[in-house]
Amino acid sequence: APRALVAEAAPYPFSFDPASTALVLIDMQRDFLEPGGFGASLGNDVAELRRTIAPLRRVLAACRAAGMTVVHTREGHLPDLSDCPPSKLLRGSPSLRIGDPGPKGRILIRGEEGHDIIEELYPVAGEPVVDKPGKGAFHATEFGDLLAARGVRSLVVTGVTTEVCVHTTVREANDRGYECLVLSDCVGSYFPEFQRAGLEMIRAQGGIFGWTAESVAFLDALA
Ligand code: C5J
Repeated sequence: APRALVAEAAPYPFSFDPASTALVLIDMQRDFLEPGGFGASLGNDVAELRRTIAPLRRVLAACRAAGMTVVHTREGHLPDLSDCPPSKLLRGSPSLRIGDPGPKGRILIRGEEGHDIIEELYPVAGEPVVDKPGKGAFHATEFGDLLAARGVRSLVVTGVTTEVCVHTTVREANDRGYECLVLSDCVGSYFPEFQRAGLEMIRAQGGIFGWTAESVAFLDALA
């Protein structure tokens, strides 16, 4: 029988069954989180993202212990960049472009060191890793099929960055009928004002995209 757990959340409590809920870790990659990576090369302070690591480790351990589906994503491209639209490749004038050699290998290219997930949150055997060319986890990936095959209806969303890949994924998920709980201390932005507004946008208007909660509230519900 479905097990209804309830987490204190905004704008109102979030009900979920761990059997039909997936923990999603979005793009916790070296290129975004480590000094000297792509994010840092764009002038960003990686400390704004690194504060998510400790709470996310606790959430990941609890979800694994509860037997929940855990899915990791990585943003990146094929070595020949055939899956990277020119609009993404050429936008702005970054000091390092996607595919350029960086301190951790070619920037955002699959198979390179910088593209991989940080050691602290590394996937274990059996946890799917979805490689995505876009910001959203559903676009041009197997993510939707994988969730459907596991009977997942609700997503606990974590990762980086709040206003880019987390938001895009939550918006895509909403249009596909998923309930989304975003853990506010497990998502991060290089921009504090985007972090605050990004979280408010999710829970505004009666939870237009879903719910937000501190990770301790989710962990209390799961315990
Ligand atoms: C960005 C991401 N911000 N994972 N990627 O370019 O949010």
